[in-house]
Amino acid sequence: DLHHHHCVGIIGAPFSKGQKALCPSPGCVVKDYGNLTFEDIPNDEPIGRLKTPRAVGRANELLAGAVQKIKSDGNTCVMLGGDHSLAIGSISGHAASRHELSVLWVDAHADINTPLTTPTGNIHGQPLSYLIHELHSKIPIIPNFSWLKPCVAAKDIVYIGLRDVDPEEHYILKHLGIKTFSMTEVDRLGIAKVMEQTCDHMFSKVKKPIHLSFDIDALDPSVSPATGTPVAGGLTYREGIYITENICQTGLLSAVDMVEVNPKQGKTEDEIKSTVNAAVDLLLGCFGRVREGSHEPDYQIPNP
Ligand code: 5AB
Ligand code: MN
Ligand code: MN
Ligand code: MN
Repeated sequence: DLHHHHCVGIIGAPFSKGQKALCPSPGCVVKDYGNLTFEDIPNDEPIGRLKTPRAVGRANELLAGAVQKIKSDGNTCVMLGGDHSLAIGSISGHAASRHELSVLWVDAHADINTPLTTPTGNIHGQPLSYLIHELHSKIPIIPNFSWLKPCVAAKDIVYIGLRDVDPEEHYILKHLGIKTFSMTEVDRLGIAKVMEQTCDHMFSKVKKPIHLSFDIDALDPSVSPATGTPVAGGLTYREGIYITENICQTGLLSAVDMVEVNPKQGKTEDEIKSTVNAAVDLLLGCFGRVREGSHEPDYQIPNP
């Protein structure tokens, strides 16, 4: 959106060891920073339950550097994943250039397991636990994660779309008093009230830049089936678009992750198309596309 964003910087992060790319053309300048290349790390044995910890740590270190560069160039950052473990690097890199952030986490899942509570060992179910100050003492030392410092306060996080939360995660959310709008709240309040209350919570004191971390599995699997951990009963396409339009209007959107889009999980070409199409439309909503339409300020109806 030309009102709020000078330029958008896109970084591709085709990485899926913590559990893919698209190119919209919105009404703003887009600079493609290319795809990161992730080296293979041999003998990346599990540590406790943690799967491929060294590869995930290294990938996120690279990504954090790339995001920090995009932010220091003055752009709004778009990170195209890849799995949600990449939020570790994306949010760290963002925080490194903007010190205090609000994080809006749109997801069916809470992604706040610690390496000790995880039921699966998949790091895409854990990124927030590594990032939150209040959980620092619960995170063990992990190889290739020594660069990482917690950078988000529990009070600066809002979730929308939750419907598959592990018991340990539920305890953590309550214990830290994190603001959540599960699908039950979306049903009760409607998406417009959810967004009003989300903004009230995020802007209660100072107006911090917003990091939107959008897991495509927040949407209903009928809309976005090509994803690794689909859960029934998700956001409609329209609710998803409403979230992005609303966040765009705040003028505070500073970085976006679009993650868990995985063409390999699509059973048909249509499933892949529908998922990628939804992800593109969500990004366009983030950058000023409005459903009522828009026009150049100096537009004139042509005279015959
Ligand atoms: B996703 C689960 N809670 O920890 C875990 O897709 C699922 O990034 C995590 O939200 C889903 O493995 C991770 C069971
Ligand atoms: Mn997720
Ligand atoms: Mn998810
Ligand atoms: Mn998933």
